[in-house]
Amino acid sequence: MLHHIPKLMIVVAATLAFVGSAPTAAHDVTVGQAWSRASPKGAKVAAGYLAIENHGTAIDRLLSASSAAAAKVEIHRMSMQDGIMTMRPVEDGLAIPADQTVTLAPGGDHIMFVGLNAPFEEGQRIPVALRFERAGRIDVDFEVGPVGAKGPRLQIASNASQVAVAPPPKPAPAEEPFFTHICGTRVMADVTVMPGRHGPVEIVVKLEDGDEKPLSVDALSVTLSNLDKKIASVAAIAERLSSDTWKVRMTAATDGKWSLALGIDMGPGDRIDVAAPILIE
Ligand SMILES: [Cu+2]
Repeated sequence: MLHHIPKLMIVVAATLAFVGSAPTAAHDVTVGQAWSRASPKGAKVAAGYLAIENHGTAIDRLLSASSAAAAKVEIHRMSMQDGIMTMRPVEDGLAIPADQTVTLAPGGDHIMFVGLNAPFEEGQRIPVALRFERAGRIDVDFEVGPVGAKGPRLQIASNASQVAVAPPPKPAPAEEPFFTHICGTRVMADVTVMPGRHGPVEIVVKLEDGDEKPLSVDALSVTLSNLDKKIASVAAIAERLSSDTWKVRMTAATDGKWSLALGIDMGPGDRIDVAAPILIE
């Protein structure tokens, strides 16, 4: 007799969860196949992918996302600008056209977990709250596959009892470095600018391949260009710290919005350029 009680509790909890987040148009949008990868040692970011289906008659937009597992969750858009693969957070949301399924997959737009509270481990489920313009909030668990996974595993139906919630983020130190993640189709770069203030800065770049595994390249150059003020771009060749990590000292002459571009020599005749905006105080 006792073994019936937990079941009943789950049903009640599920009903409450639905009532608590029930937006009128939620049934028009369904999300599935949400997955991520186990993070390599020391990684501060992880990408997430999913399929979003809009079976309504009006366009919807994925506006933002959040998770207890990371300091912030961004929606990253990738596009080509002047031959440079550019990654930037979406500002007006990711459009999900009526009667269509938008699939976020490696090499394209993706969800970015920035500032992981703990590394993602295979088998974990990462709870994420997605916010849509029309459908409102939709909760989904991202299933963590192995390092270098290329797609979602088979979805296993389960209740939410095994969700791993990481501790809340630590307060920021006073002299905070600026951190960003640049995503290209063949490379991803974790970029730390220390300090995140104008003047002399040290930039450390850690490279991963398209499957988020450590990437060793022949050479790396860094170019800083100011987007607000008329300041000549500065470029420098980075020095190798380890097989996948590079360091360079440069000067960001003023505060504001800069573009940080990486020229990555993958091998003879194979160069990749990626760029992303950075904010210097
Ligand atoms: Cu990204």
